[in-house]
Amino acid sequence: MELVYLGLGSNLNHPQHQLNKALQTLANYNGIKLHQVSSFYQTKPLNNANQPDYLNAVAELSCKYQPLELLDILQNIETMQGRIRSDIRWSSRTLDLDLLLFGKRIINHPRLIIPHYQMHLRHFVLQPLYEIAPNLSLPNGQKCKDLLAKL
Ligand code: ROI
Repeated sequence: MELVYLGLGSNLNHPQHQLNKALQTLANYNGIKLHQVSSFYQTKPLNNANQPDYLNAVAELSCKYQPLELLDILQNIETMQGRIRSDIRWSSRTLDLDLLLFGKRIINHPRLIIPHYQMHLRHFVLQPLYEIAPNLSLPNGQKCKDLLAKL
């Protein structure tokens, strides 16, 4: 069974409600099994400081879907929760669901890069990931614990 790790983030419209609602949708979704969810972390916005703080978390799941199918499901959940895709890069968002890892797969597709291309640089990803999977490594063998320590 491949374990999938998902990053969740919100900084608009009651972030705690947004994360809980997305997790509930995932937990009830046919063909998805939600195994673990980290604590929710309040974090300072990265890349664009002029916006509200974020609430971030990481979830571990398994599913019967292929990565692009799961991506469609996640983007539908984002849209259902009122996310407007802005042309402004790094803008505030009601809900961000990022596929971080899909087992040990390496994927380079126009719609999906796995491992997530910036996860190794993001404290708000690595900290909650470490909480639920302290021994996890990336497909290239790098330990998430070591990446976190380097930040
Ligand atoms: N900053 C934080 N702290 N958390 C996020 O989830 C997040 N997401 C983003 C950008 C704008 C890069 N900054 C963030 O997309």
